[in-house]
Amino acid sequence: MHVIDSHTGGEPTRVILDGFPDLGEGPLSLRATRLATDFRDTYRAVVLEPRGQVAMVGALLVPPTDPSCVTGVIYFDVEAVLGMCGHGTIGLAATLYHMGRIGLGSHRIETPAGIVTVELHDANTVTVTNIESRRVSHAVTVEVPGVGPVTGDVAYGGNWFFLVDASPVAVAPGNIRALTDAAVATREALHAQKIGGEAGEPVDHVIFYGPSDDPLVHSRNFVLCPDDAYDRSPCGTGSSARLACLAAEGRLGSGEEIVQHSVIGSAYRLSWMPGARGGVIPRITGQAFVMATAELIFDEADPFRHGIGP
Ligand code: PYC
Repeated sequence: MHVIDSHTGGEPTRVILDGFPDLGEGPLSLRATRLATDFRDTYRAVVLEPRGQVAMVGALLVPPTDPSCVTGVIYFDVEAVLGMCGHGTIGLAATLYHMGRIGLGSHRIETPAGIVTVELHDANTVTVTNIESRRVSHAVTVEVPGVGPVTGDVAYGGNWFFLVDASPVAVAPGNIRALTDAAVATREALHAQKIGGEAGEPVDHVIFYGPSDDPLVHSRNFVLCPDDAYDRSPCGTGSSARLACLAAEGRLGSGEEIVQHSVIGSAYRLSWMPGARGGVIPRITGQAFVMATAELIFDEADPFRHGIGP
């Protein structure tokens, strides 16, 4: 397998260029289900240690069904195949540019969640126009063992999020262990109480928000991903869900821009336009840097060829 690694605001993406088993044809959502069910060991081996690293998201390039798209892509982490990934899409655009496969300007990319657009401003700076995002529940309170009552919104931005404005733990780099524990407990409580999307989709990410010291920054967030790692970037699909919530509450108007920081201080610029179905079309601008090109080797004799993990 040939791969290219990048990071977006510190969050790693590993783009798989070739060498992965063929997922067949059909809609990307169907191919994503095949990836999850038939190739779990294979995709996890790409992102698990010792080959991969904590928080790494894989981006498997597949042929798009829509010929206007430069590629199709299916994202995954160690724990789940993802509907969409914002930081991964910024990393993918920088990677395709690095390879000479796309130039500066606008390009369409097909994902299981739908077609997104990337606008490449320079080798590193990318604006993603995401799929329509929506808030589905407001001010839901869940009793979280060991934490207490936690109140948040459920929203969709390509993945399912529970967004908590008043974080139970201060959102600061020194609190990452405590934030992770509280977010895992919150996700477990949401699952136990069957709080999720309209059709019962489970919440796969939890976001806690806290104030930023910088008056130009809207807030600082902590994002728990399905693999229990925290997103080093401010999370593109999570920011999309956040925009849907801010718009629904009248806290951010169409076209207004805010700066969102992650817990480690990496930044996205965010804005939204009205969607056709009552939600928002998010725009996320961030930066990615290519770090490595590599060939992954899966030696039959290697006892850890599938990676270290349960
Ligand atoms: O940026 O959308 C995102 C994302 C999802 C999981 C990790 N990053």
